[in-house]
Amino acid sequence: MNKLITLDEFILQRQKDFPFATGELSGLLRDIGLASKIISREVNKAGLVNIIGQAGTENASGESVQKLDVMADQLLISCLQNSGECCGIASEENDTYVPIKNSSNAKYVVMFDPLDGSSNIDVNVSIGTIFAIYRRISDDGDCQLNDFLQDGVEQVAAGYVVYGSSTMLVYTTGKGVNGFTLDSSIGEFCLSHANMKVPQNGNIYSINQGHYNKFSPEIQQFVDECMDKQLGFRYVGSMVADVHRTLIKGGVFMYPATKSSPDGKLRLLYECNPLAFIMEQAGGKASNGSHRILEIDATRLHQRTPIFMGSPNLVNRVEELLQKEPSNADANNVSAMA
Ligand code: P6P
Repeated sequence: MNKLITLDEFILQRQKDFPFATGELSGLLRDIGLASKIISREVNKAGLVNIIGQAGTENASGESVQKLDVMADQLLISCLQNSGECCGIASEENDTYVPIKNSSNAKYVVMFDPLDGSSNIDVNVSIGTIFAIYRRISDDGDCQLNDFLQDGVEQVAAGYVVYGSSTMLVYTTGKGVNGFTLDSSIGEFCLSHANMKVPQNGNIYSINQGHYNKFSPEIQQFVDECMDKQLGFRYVGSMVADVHRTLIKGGVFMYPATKSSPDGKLRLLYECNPLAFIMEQAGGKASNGSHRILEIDATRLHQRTPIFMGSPNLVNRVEELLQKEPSNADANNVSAMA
Protein backbone atom coordinates (compact mmCIF):
# COMPACT_ATOMS: atom_id res chain seq x y z
CA MET A 1 0.00 0.00 0.00
CA ASN A 2 1.45 3.37 -0.99
CA LYS A 3 2.37 5.69 1.85
CA LEU A 4 -0.36 8.18 2.65
CA ILE A 5 0.88 11.72 1.95
CA THR A 6 -1.25 14.48 3.40
CA LEU A 7 -1.50 17.95 1.84
CA ASP A 8 0.43 19.45 4.75
CA GLU A 9 3.23 16.89 4.37
CA PHE A 10 3.34 17.43 0.61
CA ILE A 11 3.49 21.22 0.94
CA LEU A 12 6.35 20.97 3.43
CA GLN A 13 8.20 18.46 1.22
CA ARG A 14 7.81 20.76 -1.80
CA GLN A 15 8.83 23.82 0.17
CA LYS A 16 12.38 22.70 -0.56
CA ASP A 17 11.63 23.48 -4.25
CA PHE A 18 11.79 27.13 -3.39
CA PRO A 19 15.17 28.47 -2.41
CA PHE A 20 14.94 30.93 0.47
CA ALA A 21 11.34 29.77 0.98
CA THR A 22 10.40 31.06 4.39
CA GLY A 23 7.29 28.93 4.76
CA GLU A 24 4.83 31.80 4.30
CA LEU A 25 3.40 30.45 1.05
CA SER A 26 3.21 26.98 2.59
CA GLY A 27 1.29 28.46 5.50
CA LEU A 28 -1.15 30.17 3.14
CA LEU A 29 -1.81 26.94 1.23
CA ARG A 30 -2.41 25.07 4.49
CA ASP A 31 -4.87 27.75 5.65
CA ILE A 32 -6.78 27.55 2.37
CA GLY A 33 -6.85 23.78 2.82
CA LEU A 34 -8.33 24.23 6.30
CA ALA A 35 -11.03 26.60 5.04
CA SER A 36 -11.85 24.13 2.26
CA LYS A 37 -12.39 21.30 4.76
CA ILE A 38 -14.87 23.43 6.71
CA ILE A 39 -16.65 24.57 3.53
CA SER A 40 -16.85 20.93 2.43
CA ARG A 41 -18.50 20.01 5.72
CA GLU A 42 -21.06 22.81 5.34
CA VAL A 43 -21.72 22.07 1.65
CA ASN A 44 -22.24 18.39 2.39
CA LYS A 45 -24.84 19.07 5.05
CA ALA A 46 -26.50 22.02 3.31
CA GLY A 47 -29.77 20.19 2.70
CA LEU A 48 -29.96 19.12 6.32
CA VAL A 49 -29.75 22.49 8.02
CA ASN A 50 -31.80 24.38 5.51
CA ILE A 51 -29.06 26.93 4.92
CA ILE A 52 -29.82 26.67 1.23
CA GLY A 53 -31.75 29.51 -0.22
CA GLN A 54 -31.43 33.09 -1.16
CA ALA A 55 -29.55 35.17 1.36
CA GLY A 56 -31.47 38.09 -0.04
CA THR A 57 -28.38 40.07 -0.95
CA GLU A 58 -26.58 40.45 -4.29
CA ASN A 59 -22.82 40.01 -4.98
CA ALA A 60 -20.55 42.33 -6.99
CA SER A 61 -21.94 40.85 -10.19
CA GLY A 62 -25.53 41.64 -9.27
CA GLU A 63 -26.29 37.94 -8.84
CA SER A 64 -28.42 36.72 -5.98
CA VAL A 65 -26.27 35.30 -3.17
CA GLN A 66 -26.93 31.95 -1.52
CA LYS A 67 -26.22 31.65 2.18
CA LEU A 68 -23.41 29.13 1.52
CA ASP A 69 -21.66 31.71 -0.67
CA VAL A 70 -21.61 34.13 2.23
CA MET A 71 -20.42 31.48 4.65
CA ALA A 72 -17.62 30.32 2.33
CA ASP A 73 -16.49 33.88 1.70
CA GLN A 74 -16.38 34.75 5.39
CA LEU A 75 -14.66 31.48 6.25
CA LEU A 76 -11.88 32.00 3.72
CA ILE A 77 -11.37 35.58 4.89
CA SER A 78 -11.12 34.57 8.55
CA CYS A 79 -8.70 31.68 7.79
CA LEU A 80 -6.54 34.04 5.75
CA GLN A 81 -6.70 36.68 8.49
CA ASN A 82 -5.52 34.11 11.04
CA SER A 83 -2.69 32.95 8.76
CA GLY A 84 -0.79 36.21 9.17
CA GLU A 85 0.69 35.59 5.70
CA CYS A 86 -1.86 37.55 3.64
CA CYS A 87 -2.12 41.35 3.50
CA GLY A 88 -5.34 41.49 1.49
CA ILE A 89 -8.02 39.56 -0.32
CA ALA A 90 -10.35 40.12 -3.26
CA SER A 91 -13.36 37.94 -3.85
CA GLU A 92 -16.38 37.64 -6.12
CA GLU A 93 -18.52 38.40 -3.08
CA ASN A 94 -16.91 41.77 -2.30
CA ASP A 95 -17.15 44.88 -4.48
CA THR A 96 -13.57 45.87 -3.74
CA TYR A 97 -10.46 44.39 -2.16
CA VAL A 98 -10.23 43.92 1.63
CA PRO A 99 -6.95 44.85 3.35
CA ILE A 100 -6.12 42.50 6.23
CA LYS A 101 -5.08 44.92 8.96
CA ASN A 102 -3.41 42.51 11.40
CA SER A 103 -0.96 41.37 8.68
CA SER A 104 -0.65 44.53 6.60
CA ASN A 105 3.08 43.86 6.06
CA ALA A 106 2.59 40.27 4.81
CA LYS A 107 3.99 39.36 1.38
CA TYR A 108 0.95 37.85 -0.37
CA VAL A 109 -2.53 38.75 -1.60
CA VAL A 110 -5.18 36.14 -2.33
CA MET A 111 -8.09 36.31 -4.77
CA PHE A 112 -10.87 33.76 -4.75
CA ASP A 113 -14.31 32.77 -5.84
CA PRO A 114 -15.48 31.23 -2.56
CA LEU A 115 -18.23 29.06 -3.99
CA ASP A 116 -18.37 28.96 -7.77
CA GLY A 117 -21.43 27.44 -9.38
CA SER A 118 -23.56 28.28 -6.38
CA SER A 119 -26.73 28.20 -8.45
CA ASN A 120 -26.22 24.42 -8.44
CA ILE A 121 -26.29 24.17 -4.63
CA ASP A 122 -30.06 23.64 -4.52
CA VAL A 123 -29.86 20.71 -6.94
CA ASN A 124 -26.86 19.03 -5.29
CA VAL A 125 -24.55 19.42 -8.30
CA SER A 126 -20.78 19.82 -7.84
CA ILE A 127 -19.59 23.31 -6.93
CA GLY A 128 -16.16 24.68 -6.16
CA THR A 129 -13.76 27.16 -4.61
CA ILE A 130 -11.12 28.81 -6.82
CA PHE A 131 -8.07 30.71 -5.50
CA ALA A 132 -5.07 32.62 -6.82
CA ILE A 133 -2.06 33.79 -4.78
CA TYR A 134 0.15 36.72 -5.82
CA ARG A 135 3.17 38.37 -4.23
CA ARG A 136 2.25 41.96 -3.33
CA ILE A 137 3.93 44.66 -5.42
CA SER A 138 3.13 47.64 -3.17
CA ASP A 139 5.41 48.68 -0.33
CA ASP A 140 4.66 47.70 3.27
CA GLY A 141 1.49 48.92 4.89
CA ASP A 142 -2.05 48.43 3.63
CA CYS A 143 -2.24 46.60 0.31
CA GLN A 144 -3.23 48.57 -2.79
CA LEU A 145 -5.49 47.88 -5.77
CA ASN A 146 -2.48 47.28 -8.03
CA ASP A 147 -1.48 44.32 -5.83
CA PHE A 148 -4.56 42.62 -7.25
CA LEU A 149 -4.45 43.93 -10.84
CA GLN A 150 -1.54 41.71 -11.83
CA ASP A 151 -1.46 39.55 -14.95
CA GLY A 152 -2.01 35.82 -14.47
CA VAL A 153 1.63 35.02 -15.27
CA GLU A 154 2.53 36.64 -11.94
CA GLN A 155 0.63 34.06 -9.86
CA VAL A 156 2.86 32.24 -7.36
CA ALA A 157 0.21 29.59 -6.69
CA ALA A 158 -3.33 28.77 -7.75
CA GLY A 159 -5.84 26.04 -7.15
CA TYR A 160 -9.39 24.90 -6.78
CA VAL A 161 -11.48 22.68 -4.55
CA VAL A 162 -14.29 20.69 -6.14
CA TYR A 163 -17.09 19.62 -3.77
CA GLY A 164 -18.46 16.64 -5.66
CA SER A 165 -18.87 12.91 -5.06
CA SER A 166 -15.63 13.47 -3.18
CA THR A 167 -13.93 16.70 -2.19
CA MET A 168 -10.68 17.32 -4.04
CA LEU A 169 -8.12 20.10 -3.78
CA VAL A 170 -5.94 20.64 -6.86
CA TYR A 171 -3.14 23.20 -6.89
CA THR A 172 0.06 24.33 -8.54
CA THR A 173 2.98 26.55 -7.50
CA GLY A 174 4.39 26.50 -11.02
CA LYS A 175 6.06 23.10 -10.70
CA GLY A 176 3.29 20.82 -11.92
CA VAL A 177 -0.23 20.05 -10.73
CA ASN A 178 -1.16 17.74 -7.85
CA GLY A 179 -4.57 16.63 -6.60
CA PHE A 180 -5.60 15.68 -3.07
CA THR A 181 -8.77 13.90 -2.03
CA LEU A 182 -10.34 14.65 1.34
CA ASP A 183 -10.47 11.60 3.65
CA SER A 184 -13.17 12.76 6.06
CA SER A 185 -12.41 9.88 8.43
CA ILE A 186 -9.08 11.53 9.28
CA GLY A 187 -9.92 15.08 8.18
CA GLU A 188 -6.97 15.23 5.80
CA PHE A 189 -6.51 15.95 2.10
CA CYS A 190 -4.41 13.01 0.84
CA LEU A 191 -2.36 12.92 -2.37
CA SER A 192 -4.46 11.00 -4.89
CA HIS A 193 -3.54 12.52 -8.28
CA ALA A 194 0.20 13.19 -8.48
CA ASN A 195 1.63 15.22 -11.37
CA MET A 196 -1.67 15.66 -13.27
CA LYS A 197 -1.42 15.99 -17.06
CA VAL A 198 -4.25 16.87 -19.43
CA PRO A 199 -4.65 14.53 -22.47
CA GLN A 200 -3.09 16.34 -25.43
CA ASN A 201 -5.82 15.27 -27.85
CA GLY A 202 -9.25 15.67 -26.31
CA ASN A 203 -12.56 14.38 -27.60
CA ILE A 204 -15.07 16.11 -25.32
CA TYR A 205 -16.47 19.60 -25.83
CA SER A 206 -18.09 21.54 -23.01
CA ILE A 207 -20.17 24.67 -23.66
CA ASN A 208 -23.66 25.92 -22.88
CA GLN A 209 -25.12 24.88 -26.21
CA GLY A 210 -28.33 26.64 -25.25
CA HIS A 211 -26.57 29.88 -26.20
CA TYR A 212 -25.75 28.56 -29.71
CA ASN A 213 -27.76 31.23 -31.51
CA LYS A 214 -25.84 33.93 -29.62
CA PHE A 215 -22.39 32.60 -30.55
CA SER A 216 -20.24 34.09 -33.32
CA PRO A 217 -20.26 32.19 -36.62
CA GLU A 218 -16.77 30.89 -35.81
CA ILE A 219 -17.85 29.35 -32.50
CA GLN A 220 -20.98 27.97 -34.16
CA GLN A 221 -18.68 26.38 -36.76
CA PHE A 222 -16.50 24.84 -34.04
CA VAL A 223 -19.54 23.41 -32.25
CA ASP A 224 -20.84 22.06 -35.59
CA GLU A 225 -17.45 20.41 -36.20
CA CYS A 226 -17.53 18.80 -32.75
CA MET A 227 -20.97 17.38 -33.48
CA ASP A 228 -19.95 16.22 -36.98
CA LYS A 229 -16.97 14.41 -35.42
CA GLN A 230 -19.34 12.99 -32.78
CA LEU A 231 -17.20 14.29 -29.90
CA GLY A 232 -18.61 13.68 -26.43
CA PHE A 233 -20.62 16.58 -25.02
CA ARG A 234 -20.54 17.36 -21.27
CA TYR A 235 -21.65 20.51 -19.49
CA VAL A 236 -22.23 20.71 -15.72
CA GLY A 237 -22.71 24.46 -15.47
CA SER A 238 -20.14 24.69 -12.66
CA MET A 239 -16.82 25.91 -14.04
CA VAL A 240 -14.76 24.00 -11.47
CA ALA A 241 -16.54 20.72 -12.26
CA ASP A 242 -16.25 21.21 -16.03
CA VAL A 243 -12.58 22.21 -15.83
CA HIS A 244 -11.75 19.38 -13.42
CA ARG A 245 -13.26 16.84 -15.85
CA THR A 246 -11.40 18.48 -18.73
CA LEU A 247 -8.12 18.28 -16.77
CA ILE A 248 -8.58 14.56 -16.12
CA LYS A 249 -10.33 13.33 -19.29
CA GLY A 250 -9.24 15.94 -21.81
CA GLY A 251 -11.42 18.05 -24.08
CA VAL A 252 -12.18 21.76 -24.23
CA PHE A 253 -14.21 23.90 -21.84
CA MET A 254 -15.57 27.07 -23.41
CA TYR A 255 -17.40 30.16 -22.29
CA PRO A 256 -17.23 32.41 -25.35
CA ALA A 257 -18.38 35.95 -25.94
CA THR A 258 -22.02 36.21 -26.93
CA LYS A 259 -24.11 39.07 -28.31
CA SER A 260 -25.41 39.85 -24.82
CA SER A 261 -22.03 39.30 -23.10
CA PRO A 262 -19.29 40.53 -25.46
CA ASP A 263 -16.65 39.79 -22.78
CA GLY A 264 -18.13 36.42 -21.87
CA LYS A 265 -19.36 35.71 -18.35
CA LEU A 266 -16.41 34.31 -16.39
CA ARG A 267 -14.13 36.46 -14.26
CA LEU A 268 -10.48 36.87 -15.21
CA LEU A 269 -8.86 37.37 -11.81
CA TYR A 270 -10.44 34.72 -9.59
CA GLU A 271 -11.87 32.20 -12.05
CA CYS A 272 -9.99 32.16 -15.37
CA ASN A 273 -6.43 33.03 -14.31
CA PRO A 274 -6.08 30.41 -11.55
CA LEU A 275 -7.66 27.67 -13.64
CA ALA A 276 -5.58 28.69 -16.66
CA PHE A 277 -2.39 28.49 -14.56
CA ILE A 278 -3.33 24.94 -13.56
CA MET A 279 -4.30 23.93 -17.11
CA GLU A 280 -1.02 25.20 -18.56
CA GLN A 281 1.00 23.52 -15.79
CA ALA A 282 -0.77 20.27 -16.72
CA GLY A 283 0.30 20.66 -20.38
CA GLY A 284 -2.94 22.21 -21.64
CA LYS A 285 -3.84 25.60 -23.10
CA ALA A 286 -6.05 28.46 -21.91
CA SER A 287 -6.94 31.25 -24.33
CA ASN A 288 -9.44 34.04 -24.84
CA GLY A 289 -9.50 33.00 -28.48
CA SER A 290 -6.45 34.98 -29.51
CA HIS A 291 -4.19 35.38 -26.43
CA ARG A 292 -3.07 33.37 -23.42
CA ILE A 293 -5.47 34.00 -20.55
CA LEU A 294 -2.43 34.48 -18.30
CA GLU A 295 -1.22 37.43 -20.39
CA ILE A 296 -4.47 39.41 -20.45
CA ASP A 297 -4.05 42.82 -18.85
CA ALA A 298 -5.85 42.99 -15.52
CA THR A 299 -7.54 46.39 -15.27
CA ARG A 300 -10.62 45.80 -13.06
CA LEU A 301 -11.20 43.38 -10.17
CA HIS A 302 -14.35 41.85 -11.65
CA GLN A 303 -13.49 42.05 -15.34
CA ARG A 304 -14.71 39.21 -17.55
CA THR A 305 -13.08 37.33 -20.41
CA PRO A 306 -14.09 34.75 -22.97
CA ILE A 307 -12.23 31.49 -22.25
CA PHE A 308 -11.33 28.31 -24.16
CA MET A 309 -9.21 25.85 -22.17
CA GLY A 310 -8.12 22.22 -22.18
CA SER A 311 -6.43 19.86 -24.64
CA PRO A 312 -4.19 21.78 -27.05
CA ASN A 313 -5.63 20.13 -30.18
CA LEU A 314 -9.10 21.56 -29.52
CA VAL A 315 -8.04 24.97 -28.18
CA ASN A 316 -5.79 25.40 -31.22
CA ARG A 317 -8.72 24.72 -33.56
CA VAL A 318 -10.89 27.31 -31.81
CA GLU A 319 -8.09 29.88 -32.11
CA GLU A 320 -7.60 28.98 -35.77
CA LEU A 321 -11.27 29.60 -36.53
CA LEU A 322 -11.40 32.83 -34.52
CA GLN A 323 -8.23 34.20 -36.10
CA LYS A 324 -8.95 33.36 -39.71
CA GLU A 325 -9.49 36.40 -41.90
CA PRO A 326 -13.25 37.02 -41.61
CA SER A 327 -15.11 36.80 -44.88
CA ASN A 328 -17.35 39.79 -45.62
CA ALA A 329 -20.31 37.84 -44.26
CA ASP A 330 -18.39 36.94 -41.09
CA ALA A 331 -17.23 40.52 -40.63
CA ASN A 332 -20.83 41.71 -40.89
CA ASN A 333 -21.89 39.03 -38.36
CA VAL A 334 -19.13 39.93 -35.91
CA SER A 335 -19.93 43.65 -36.07
CA ALA A 336 -23.57 42.75 -35.51
CA MET A 337 -22.46 40.97 -32.30
CA ALA A 338 -20.93 44.10 -30.85
P1 P6P B 1 -24.32 29.43 -17.77
C1 P6P B 1 -21.75 29.37 -12.44
O1 P6P B 1 -22.82 30.28 -12.22
C2 P6P B 1 -20.79 30.02 -13.41
O2 P6P B 1 -20.30 31.21 -12.89
C3 P6P B 1 -19.66 29.05 -13.74
O3 P6P B 1 -19.33 28.22 -12.69
C4 P6P B 1 -20.23 28.28 -14.92
O4 P6P B 1 -19.23 27.78 -15.78
C5 P6P B 1 -21.09 29.33 -15.62
O5 P6P B 1 -21.46 30.30 -14.63
C6 P6P B 1 -22.34 28.73 -16.19
O6 P6P B 1 -23.03 29.78 -16.87
O7 P6P B 1 -24.62 30.73 -18.50
O8 P6P B 1 -23.92 28.31 -18.71
O9 P6P B 1 -25.40 29.01 -16.80
